[in-house]
Amino acid sequence: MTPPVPPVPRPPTPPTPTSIPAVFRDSDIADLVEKRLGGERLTFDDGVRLFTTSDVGALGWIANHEREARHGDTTYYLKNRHINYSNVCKYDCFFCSFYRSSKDEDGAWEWSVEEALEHVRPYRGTGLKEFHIVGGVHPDLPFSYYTDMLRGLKAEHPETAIKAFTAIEIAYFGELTGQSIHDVLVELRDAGLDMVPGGGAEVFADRVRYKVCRAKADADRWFEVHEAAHALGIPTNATMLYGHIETLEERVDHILRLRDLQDKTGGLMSYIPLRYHPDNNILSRGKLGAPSGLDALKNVAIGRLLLDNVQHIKAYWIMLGIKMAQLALSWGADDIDGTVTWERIYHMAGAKTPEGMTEERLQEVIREAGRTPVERDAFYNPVAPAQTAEKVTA
Ligand code: V47
Repeated sequence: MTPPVPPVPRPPTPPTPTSIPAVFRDSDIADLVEKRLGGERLTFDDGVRLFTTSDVGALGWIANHEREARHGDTTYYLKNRHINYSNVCKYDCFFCSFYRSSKDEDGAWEWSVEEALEHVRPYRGTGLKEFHIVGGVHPDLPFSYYTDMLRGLKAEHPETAIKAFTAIEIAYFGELTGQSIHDVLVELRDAGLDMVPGGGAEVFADRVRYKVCRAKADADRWFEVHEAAHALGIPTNATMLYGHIETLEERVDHILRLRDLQDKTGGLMSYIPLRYHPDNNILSRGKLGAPSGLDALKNVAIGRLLLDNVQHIKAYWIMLGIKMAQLALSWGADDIDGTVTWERIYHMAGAKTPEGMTEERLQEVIREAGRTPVERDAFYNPVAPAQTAEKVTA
């Protein structure tokens, strides 16, 4: 049976001023709670204090207050499919379990354009709202491989938005073709690109990048790609890979650099804190564990509070786990991502979540968390019930 049609969410509103609950008046972050209740922007030092507070109750409360003021109970989800077309990559980032240096290595794959199209062909006409395409930075494929894939997907799925290629891949396309980032993006857009995902951001601090991903594009280049996309009207997401060697100050610096970008362009749609998975990659060397559940919730909450100019915070269930993602919906997150189906980046790094969920199960997960599921398209427009197409089973 199809579940009842979700209500259309209220339009976003800024946080409504209310007073701080009595129980938090003696909190070490009471002044920061008051600041956000008054709509005041938090500073770098405030961000660090939020990460170090022992009053996680107050932190969760203010983040949730802000989430509910913007989105009420609404929790967005979408029908999507990931296309991880290849894991062959020029760069060997130390946190990555997905990477293989050549297609002859054990566990490597490389799809032809036709194989990528075949992978999602069964979902034609099923109301898919987004393809999320990410691969390695492939050393040999020509630029036409990527534009052909976009064109092929658009021809077969004209109703599905394409979110493709991290800033790192796009920066590489510039090197590959000798073109500017702007020109690469124009070609990708003309071939069917609608959005750029948030990956490749890791942690922006040079110190961290040097230790975990020194070969690939640096933070300035990541920002150059996102800014150029925004200038062309292509929205993007942003991530932060937390829970490895970064300091709390480096986390706050990362988030505030995103806030500065958003002040400048307004093109970021959502922020996704990514919880480091330690299996099968050399960064952990068997010594680093996964970040704690509390750290995961703090990252969601602090993202919500510092990024006062970004509308959506995503609790990516694939990477957080279903139960943590449910909790995150009361710690600042308003989006849980999608039905997905075949995900490799986190599962090769030890994620224990399923690789996909049916739409019905995703709605149930959201309802179990006391929230109202609202299907969205790639751009966060609620999908009108009449547009909901035939059922998709993951
Ligand atoms: O940039 C790689 C991360 C990212 C590991 O835009 C790891 O909607 C944890 O960007 N443990 C790619 N994380 C995925 C990505 C993404 C995911 C979900 C939604 C969106 C969006 C974007 O995955 C990489 C890197 O930061 N990653 N290895 C690992 N072992």
